[in-house]
Amino acid sequence: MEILVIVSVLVLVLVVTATVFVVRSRRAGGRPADARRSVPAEPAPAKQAAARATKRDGLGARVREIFAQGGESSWEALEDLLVRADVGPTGSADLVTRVRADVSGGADPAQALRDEVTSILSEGTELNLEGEGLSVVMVVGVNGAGKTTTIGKLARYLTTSGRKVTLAGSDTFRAAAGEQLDVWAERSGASLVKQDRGADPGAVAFDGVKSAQAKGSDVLIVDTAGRLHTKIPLMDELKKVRRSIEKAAGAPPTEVLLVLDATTGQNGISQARVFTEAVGVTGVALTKLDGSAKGGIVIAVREELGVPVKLVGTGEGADDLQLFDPAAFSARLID
Ligand SMILES: Nc1nc2c(ncn2[C@@H]2O[C@H](COP(=O)(O)OP(=O)(O)OP(=O)(O)O)[C@@H](O)[C@H]2O)c(=O)[nH]1
Ligand SMILES: [Mg+2]
Repeated sequence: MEILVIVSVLVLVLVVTATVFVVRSRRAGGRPADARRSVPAEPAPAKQAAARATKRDGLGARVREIFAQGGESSWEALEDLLVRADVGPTGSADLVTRVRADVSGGADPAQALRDEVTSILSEGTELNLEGEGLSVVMVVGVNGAGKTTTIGKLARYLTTSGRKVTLAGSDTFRAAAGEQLDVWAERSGASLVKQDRGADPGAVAFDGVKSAQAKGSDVLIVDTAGRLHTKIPLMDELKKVRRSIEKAAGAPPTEVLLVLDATTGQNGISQARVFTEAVGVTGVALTKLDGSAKGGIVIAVREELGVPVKLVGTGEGADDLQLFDPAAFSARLID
């Protein structure tokens, strides 16, 4: 009798388990679990194309893929693509409007984009160092952007082209900043004015101007400290350096170059804004363009702050500096 009860319970358990198994597998096979949720709308073909093209593909390849799909969504996809390339919302919207007009006139979208980027970046790219007497270049930027290296390379470029150059070490904050500038002065044949660590940066700049004038230099380049731009005291210090130059030279600096690291991305625009408001940036030196970064941020800087790119750094060596070539930059960005 007991055995009969145990066998009946076992049979019942087996039947229940088998029933549950059959019902579950039917559900899985007949209708996927996701199908019970609402089906997401298919993304527009152009957006699918943009998403499919990997980041490794150049911007040009991605633009071509978007437009191969055609349709109105191409313009939205192009704008997304530009925003992701650090061109910024204003610059991207403006570029799309311009390219749209070109394409409606029969132009190839990737070529139109290249041409419009070239045209946006073409104005005011020359270094303004040809005036009578001493030209003063004040160099600013966050730490590690490449200020001192760019100064060294610029000094070499200028001395090679026959200019007499003095460097002033107004970065009195960072240990070894003076020594780093020393090495560059020696490499380029420039003179150097510096003081001990902790000295007043404005006083070094003032001495720099006086010394450069006394030596009959054509160009004085002033290095500055680059602690985080969010610290108000740095901006105050830079304003003082600018005032000291103006007091000693009787005129504001000829150029205030902002050194921007191409790998900084969108943060570059806030850096540019803070420095421009504090010391009146007249040009950008875009560094580290030898890496994978394409430097789309300079379009945002140009569009939003009106500051042109003037120099490009392409390595750590003495000759790795180029005068900015808008067409070459644009061809590299949209390859
Ligand atoms: N690959 C590459 N490296 C660069 C370039 N420019 C500068 N660097 C490197 O970036 C690092 C920082 O450069 P610095 O010139 O010392 O930067 P800085 O802005 O003077 O830095 P602080 O004095 O600390 O504010 C160094 O290792 C440089 O060799 C460039 O164009 N390409
Ligand atoms: Mg430095």
